[in-house]
Parts: sequence; C-alpha cells; structure tokens
Amino acid sequence: MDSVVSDAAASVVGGIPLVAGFTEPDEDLKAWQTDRTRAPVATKIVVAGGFGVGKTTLVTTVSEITPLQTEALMTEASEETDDLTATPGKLTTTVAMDFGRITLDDDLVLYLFGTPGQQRFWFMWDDLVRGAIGAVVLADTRRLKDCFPALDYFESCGLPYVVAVNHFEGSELFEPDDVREALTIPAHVPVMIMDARRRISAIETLLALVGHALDETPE
Ligand SMILES: Nc1nc2c(ncn2[C@@H]2O[C@H](COP(=O)(O)OP(=O)(O)OP(=O)(O)O)[C@@H](O)[C@H]2O)c(=O)[nH]1
Ligand SMILES: [Mg+2]
Repeated sequence: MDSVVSDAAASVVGGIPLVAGFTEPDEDLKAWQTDRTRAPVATKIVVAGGFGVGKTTLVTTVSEITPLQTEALMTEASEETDDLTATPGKLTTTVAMDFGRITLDDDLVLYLFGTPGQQRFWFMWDDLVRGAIGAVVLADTRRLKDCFPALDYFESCGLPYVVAVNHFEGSELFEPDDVREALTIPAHVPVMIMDARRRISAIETLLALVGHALDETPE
C-alpha cells in the first residue's frame, strides 16, 4: 500500500527516522518543549488604571499574539466625561477589555487582560480580575488621581499590584519615591517608571509584578 501513513510508519523505528529526508522528531523543538518535567504555568494578569493612561498600548506592545481589542471611536458625546488634554491624539477607547499573551522564561505564560478606563465600564472589573495573580496599575503623573479607583479596588480585594508610571514625553519625569509618596503606596509595593510603548520596559513591569505576586502569595 502506498499511503503516506504506512510509508511514514515503516520508516520510523523507535522514534528514529530510517529514511533520508525525514526530519528529526524533535529537531524544531526547543529544549523546554521536550523537557517533560517543566509544564508551562499559565497565569492571568490585569492591566488597570485611569482613562487613556496606556493600558491598551501596554497589552499591544508586549503581546506575542495579535491582541484582542475592543476599541470604539470616541465621539462628541463623551466630551464632558473624558478628558483628552493629556492624550490629544487618542481617537478610540476600550469598551470591554484588551487581551494578549506573553511567554516569559519559556514556561511562564501570562495572559494579559486590560480593563476599560472609563468609569461607566467599571462594573466589568469584578469579572475581569477573577483568577488573576496580580495587577499592573498604570499611572500618568499629570493626572495621578485617575489611578486612585484602581489602587483602592486592588487594596480592598487584596490582589497584589505594582504601580507603573507610563511616562509620556513632555511631562515632568519624577522619581519612583516621589510617586510612592504622592499616592501613599506601601513600601512593599513596587513602583516604577516605564514606557508602555517600549517592549522591554513593559516586560520589566510584568516581571516586577510576577515577582511581587510570588512574594505576596503564601507558600
Ligand atoms: N507619548 C506617549 N503616548 C502614549 C504612551 N502610551 C500611550 N500613548 C498614547 O496615549 C493614548 C492612550 O493610549 P491607550 O493605550 O488607548 O490608553 P488606555 O489606557 O487603553 O485608554 P482607555 O482604554 O480609553 O482607558 C494613545 O493615543 C497612545 O498612542 C506613552 O508612553 N507616550
Ligand atoms: Mg484601552
């Protein structure tokens, strides 16, 4: 019989190909993919913060898959509630959530869920944070008070969080300790200055959160 299946079966004995042209079974796999002792760990992380602070930007910057976005065009109807002074180029807003994925250290998979920033969508937060190991609270030093609701939310539900200042060029650059003091962030909570548009910077923030969440989680 000339079927592909029987040909292939006949030419492999004990996993070793006998016919030239066959690829090694594990040739294209990385070491971590063949190491049976290391199963990937999947975790959920929430990216929160005030309106237009860069949540969608962060998820999009780091995601290794095409991120899911739920952006809707902003119209004149939101003029009175949504302040665009700090982000004049912003045309859309998240109306449900952002979703992306990034694999760190080969076997730590982070599923990123970006929250909507507008107050009228906050009713979704309880569902979005369910099962998360921690949250990144993004802040913009020109409108620090916008991140208070997110800080209050994570403080009250006990979810570990880090504060990441998304530094917009043209705005004053503050030291993390100044931001900590202004927001009265407890000493054990990491505060960092980052740029949501730079992948390395955003990944450093996520690593800080994972480390912090591990520190906070009882053995
Ligand atoms: N200059 C500068 N612009 C940024 C930065 N991060 C985001 N932006 C811009 O700021 C705007 C807001 O970004 P988004 O990522 O949509 O903000 P968001 O927090 O998801 O907004 P909502 O979902 O509407 O609350 C966009 O126009 C971005 O291009 C930054 O670090 N520097
Ligand atoms: Mg958004």
